Amino acid sequence: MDRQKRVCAIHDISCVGRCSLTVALPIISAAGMDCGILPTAVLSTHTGGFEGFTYRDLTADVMPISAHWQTLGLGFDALYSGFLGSFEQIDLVGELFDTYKTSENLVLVDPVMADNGKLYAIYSPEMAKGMAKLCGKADIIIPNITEACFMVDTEYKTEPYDKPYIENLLQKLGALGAKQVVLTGVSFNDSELGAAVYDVASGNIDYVFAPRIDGYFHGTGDCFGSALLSALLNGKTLTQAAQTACNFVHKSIEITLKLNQERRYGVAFELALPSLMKELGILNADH
Ligand code: PXL
Repeated sequence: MDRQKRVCAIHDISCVGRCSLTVALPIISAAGMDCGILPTAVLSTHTGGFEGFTYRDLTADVMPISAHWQTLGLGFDALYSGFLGSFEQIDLVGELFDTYKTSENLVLVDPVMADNGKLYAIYSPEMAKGMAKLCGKADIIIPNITEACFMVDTEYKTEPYDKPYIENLLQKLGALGAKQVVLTGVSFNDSELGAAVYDVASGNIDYVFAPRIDGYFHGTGDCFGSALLSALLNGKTLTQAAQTACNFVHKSIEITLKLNQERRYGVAFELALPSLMKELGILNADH
């Protein structure tokens, strides 16, 4: 086997309530990658459903961690950023990308900051400007529709969507500077939910969907991003990877509902990992 691919996942640690690193690390690891982390903040719980969470911003640790890595000459096959701890941290993560970007590796930015038309607690509208700038340094960005609207100053609309609304957003997102855009939460009917995949250079747009399950499920954006990255690093095209990520999120929600789990703890993605690994050809691999 060639050496395992190395990822640097840059997200917060929410100690309880599966999202960010407690989702990214197990998914990317199950996909066969060596997943390093750079924690951006430590919270006692995530911000959406538990009262009175603690919050420790780790902005001051980002550069010392990176400086140590540089003394060792470390590098990564992919850098994947999500929820960032402070406004200042956005620029620091941009500097990390400048330091570790090569012609071979992949920078994936999920501009985590909002959903359902609203910014998450602790995020301010100025964060959106910073995230838009950070997206310019990425190879691939994966905003949801709310985050897209905040970043490109477009009115947020609720469903039903039409292609002109989605494709206008895609074009504006592409102008931020990334090579490819995956816009999540896209749907044109009641029965399916998925993502739009836009290649900026060619102008090509693909849509991928899975059957819709109604309701709001915490941490599914992080499940989507982690599965997408896992599929890309396993050699899938971006459209295939987005389909794999949709399937994985759908399966995780389906299992969560079947097992009647409490919503604020996030989704039972652990039990969907075997199906992801099968789809990626890992479960049958003979090592
Ligand atoms: O899943 C996104 C996310 C990440 N990190 C924290 C969050 C959220 C969403 O609410 O609160 C701390």
